[in-house]
Amino acid sequence: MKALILNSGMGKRMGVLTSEHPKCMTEISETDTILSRQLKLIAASGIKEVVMTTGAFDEVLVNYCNSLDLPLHITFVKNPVYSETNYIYSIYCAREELRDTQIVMMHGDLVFEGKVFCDVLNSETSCMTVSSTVPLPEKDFKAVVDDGKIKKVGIEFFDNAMTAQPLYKLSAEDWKVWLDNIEKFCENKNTGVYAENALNEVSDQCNIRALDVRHSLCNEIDTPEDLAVVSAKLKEAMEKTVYMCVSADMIHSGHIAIIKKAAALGKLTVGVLSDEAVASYKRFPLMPFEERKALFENIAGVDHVVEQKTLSYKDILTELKPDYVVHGDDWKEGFQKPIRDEVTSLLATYGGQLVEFPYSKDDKYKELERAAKDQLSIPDVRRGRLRKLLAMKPLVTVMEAHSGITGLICEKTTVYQDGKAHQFDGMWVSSLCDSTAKGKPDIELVDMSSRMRTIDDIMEVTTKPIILDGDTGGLTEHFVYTVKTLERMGVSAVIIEDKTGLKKNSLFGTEVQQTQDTIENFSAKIAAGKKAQKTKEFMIIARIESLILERGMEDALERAFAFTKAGADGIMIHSRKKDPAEIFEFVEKFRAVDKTTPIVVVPTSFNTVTEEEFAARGVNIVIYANQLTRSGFPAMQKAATTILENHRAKEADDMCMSIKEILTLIPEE
Ligand code: SPV
Ligand code: MG
Repeated sequence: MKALILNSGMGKRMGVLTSEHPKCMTEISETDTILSRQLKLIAASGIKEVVMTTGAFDEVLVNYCNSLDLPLHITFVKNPVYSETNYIYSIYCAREELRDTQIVMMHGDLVFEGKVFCDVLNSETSCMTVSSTVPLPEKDFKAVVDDGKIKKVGIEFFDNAMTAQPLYKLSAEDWKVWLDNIEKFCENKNTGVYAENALNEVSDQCNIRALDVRHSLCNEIDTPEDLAVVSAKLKEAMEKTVYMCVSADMIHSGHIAIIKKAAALGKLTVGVLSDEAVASYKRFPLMPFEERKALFENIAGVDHVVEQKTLSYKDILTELKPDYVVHGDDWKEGFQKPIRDEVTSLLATYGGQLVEFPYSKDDKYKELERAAKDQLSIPDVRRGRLRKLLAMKPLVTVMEAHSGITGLICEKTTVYQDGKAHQFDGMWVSSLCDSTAKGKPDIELVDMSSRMRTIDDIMEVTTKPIILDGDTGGLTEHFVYTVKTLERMGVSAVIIEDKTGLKKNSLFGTEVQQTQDTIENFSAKIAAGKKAQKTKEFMIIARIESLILERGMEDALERAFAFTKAGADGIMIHSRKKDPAEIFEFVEKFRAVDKTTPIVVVPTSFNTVTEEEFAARGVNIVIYANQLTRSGFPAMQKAATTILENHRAKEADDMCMSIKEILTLIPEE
């Protein structure tokens, strides 16, 4: 798309204001002339090519444009007989620069607000600006409009006419029809008329929509009186407020382009999504909120930066009430649609408007996003993320994974509710599920090398932090090596339980022989692990089995305080009772003494308690320890039985995910 600006006119009615330069160089604000404003809006829209016709003071004009130093390539075409011809001839002179392209055309004395220009450019068909609210002028342009289409443009039409301003977007096809007729006019020496006279003869072959700008600023300046009125109106228009929300921690040209467009509409406030909001729907931000905020504060065109705490715009729009909300048009469909619907209805309550720009699907942006994701899976980056999440969120949710595919389910499953996106924050590599996947009992039979193989499979395809169920941690002499290996791999935490000898799964409780380790021994194991640790971020969490083994609350608490003293970075309290009372009692009593050490629970039995309630009581991590295994196993068994019963697979088909769906789980490289 090229922009065509017609600047060959003499501007005689402006008096002294045009005695030394063309009219377009008249100042209309503290920072801009008519022309500099037009060119800045053109550049902000992403248009790169400008064709400008010139006449009087052409040298002054060329020098001025160059001095603006805008990212535009401007081709100047002088109408050598500007004083004897109208702009139809200027266009004719520039015709070779204007062939086979869609154009946006404007008179050089036209001042319009950013939103008007944005609507013109966003118009799907050709269009010309008209106003249904401005009374028909005696001597200026009017357009005859029929069924929303421009039929004639000129000063002589009063019937079925609307006030019109010479700002057009023209498709390559419509422009060709008009330009061909301009050529005919000029070759027949018909050069004293408006270019629109040539359009009026061929408008039936064109599809030019009348774009109603209503009260918005879109005015030509012909006289000093016009200048005063338009300058005042412009000042008002520039006070309009614009809001756009960003999550990005990686700023690319796509973001800059949309910021420029948004800033062209008025004073721009950027809402930077909080770390928690970003992590909930996209991926953990590479840069924390404060740094992302600072980044946006330093981008030209951004007036303010605020924090947007949820994906929903409700709170921020209620507070700021911006005139415009800017967004890419990608949210018209898909998971963001409910958020968009909410924004539209909020804007309607106070007369704000939504401005959408085509979403940039450039492959290079996808590549950048992929690179960012890769960053998150690097051990050094992944390891510390559990601690960051704990600092950021009242409650961290963790789901069991025992293979690459279950890891991907933890990584990708997202539920959108009430303008929020919900995902699991991390993964639990359960000893029960890892053993079960291998068809083995949960008795530390699957050795550490094999457990690490599972972790590696999960790590290869995911980015979220991992907590390893480390069983008893084994011998202290072995545990210190395990800690270092896990750190190197990028695991965030290991949870070890205070049992000794042949470990059995806790959910057996006292039905099987299980021996609890002494406080001294287990404290020494924790202390040795902490001493062996090489990084600051890795966490060793002590799991207390006193309630499972019915040793009482006092024992559980005594151990919790002792293990914390020995260096444990968190306490996991386990119970196999349906009633959460003993867990709640433990949390309350522990929190009465220790306000900060993270508390972990595994609500397999006491599964009626919601995350909100756990958080309110002071729990920090909830681990869903086995639900993927327990749901997958019966589903597989049922499919296998159904095939055996029917001697074919058809009947099992409805129980199975489509191949297409399963393929979408697997990321492409
Ligand atoms: C596991 O998931 O392996 C656990 C938790 O250790 S539990 O099965 O509840 O003991
Ligand atoms: Mg276990």
